[in-house]
Amino acid sequence: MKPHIITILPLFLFLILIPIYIPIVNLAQASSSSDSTSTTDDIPTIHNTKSKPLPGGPTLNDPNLNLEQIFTGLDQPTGMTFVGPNDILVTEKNTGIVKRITNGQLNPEPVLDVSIANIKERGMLGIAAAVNSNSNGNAPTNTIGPTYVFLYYTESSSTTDGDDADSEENVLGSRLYRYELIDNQLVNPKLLLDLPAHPPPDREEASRDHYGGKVLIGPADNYVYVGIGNVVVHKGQAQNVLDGAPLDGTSGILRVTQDGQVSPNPPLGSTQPMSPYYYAYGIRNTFGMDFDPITGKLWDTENGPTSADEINIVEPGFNSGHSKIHGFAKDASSADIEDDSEDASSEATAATNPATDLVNFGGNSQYSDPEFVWTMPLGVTALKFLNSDKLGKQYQNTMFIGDTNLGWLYNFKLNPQRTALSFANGSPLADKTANTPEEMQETIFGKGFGVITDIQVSPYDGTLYVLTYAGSIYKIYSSL
Ligand SMILES: [Ca+2]
Ligand SMILES: [Ca+2]
Ligand SMILES: [Ca+2]
Repeated sequence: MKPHIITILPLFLFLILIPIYIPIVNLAQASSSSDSTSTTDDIPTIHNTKSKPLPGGPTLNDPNLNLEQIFTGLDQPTGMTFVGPNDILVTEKNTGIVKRITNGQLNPEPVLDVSIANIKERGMLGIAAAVNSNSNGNAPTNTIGPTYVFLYYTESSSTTDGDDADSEENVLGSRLYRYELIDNQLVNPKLLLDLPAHPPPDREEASRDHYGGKVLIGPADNYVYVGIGNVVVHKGQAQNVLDGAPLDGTSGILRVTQDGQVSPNPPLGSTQPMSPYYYAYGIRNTFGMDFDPITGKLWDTENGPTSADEINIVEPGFNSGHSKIHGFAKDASSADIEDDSEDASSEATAATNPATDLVNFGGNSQYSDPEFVWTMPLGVTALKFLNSDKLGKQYQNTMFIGDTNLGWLYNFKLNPQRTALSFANGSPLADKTANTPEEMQETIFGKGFGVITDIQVSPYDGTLYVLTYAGSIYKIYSSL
């Protein structure tokens, strides 16, 4: 959730502030108290940090839809999952706590509290559940064992949360666990994946960023998918460095069975120890992914450096191009090739190269361009398909997306073949590119949320739920 607004500010002012009227307030200091002038309308303050919710709460554009805050007071929540009707588990980034909220009431005891490394983008980051039930709506279902809950977090051996601010030595790893939900507790942890958490040796002083965090269960294969970024900018084959270190568990979407086994036919083959875990690679960082309920194809959001946040279709073996390509690949005939692979000290340059000289694992993988690009990153986060008609037919099977910097909730339509996004005739987004926030107008579903960390659809009632970093869960439903 790194906005990168500071580094793009001069460009931002030139492109946005001057030609288009958008009030920009409080540019000076992220830590300053909110400016009263920013509360006078619903155009969000553009901070050089995470957006804050509007004081009156978020609003929706569609007058036929209602927004209800069903819970608030969570401490920097990152993810949520349903384990029953109106029964939600929520992860808190910095406490390492999983809370249970049933019918809007907080269970007095946490269902889990682990020791967590939590500086910067480390923490308790993602959750998914396979519920033990035969009458479970659309939820991933496990009818054999107890309800499984999958958690992805930066584990610490210390008894004190967050002491990785002082020392790396207690940081154990970026870990995917399976727990069992029994008697209101998460018990019997089983380690499924142990991924890097430490910076590479030459970046020990760098910010602890790009740990990804989304956890998702494949509706067709029941595998557990987890998205992870480059973890303080590792530079190996996972990042398209041709002579780099083998796949190390960074910059990918990885998957295992609910028992921690690998696929028998992994898309990148099995030539390296970590290859069988990878479903996709070349990913700088990701906070959002979901499967299209019609085609079964995986889509993700990805976070660019100074340019190019992305929405992608993620085929098996997908290569998103990082660290050589962010946004659309250049036409090979006209491109000046940039190689930032040697530049381990900085990500200041948004590399965009032709789709050549990428790591391809013996031809098993395929680079593909994004389906959508924001040229000025807004810290795109959650991605969720609404697989019900409960908000009206016009939203059925459309895609919802959240962000960090603006606090907006977006709704995207897909084309009839569901191979691309679809926009109105003459739309400035027909070029698949939001060149300015103003161009996003037709996609804006709601505003004023602050940072959106998760979007879920209840498998039980088919309505939409939004989780905010400020600590609230909202339910969106139709009043018709
Ligand atoms: Ca804790
Ligand atoms: Ca890409
Ligand atoms: Ca455009």
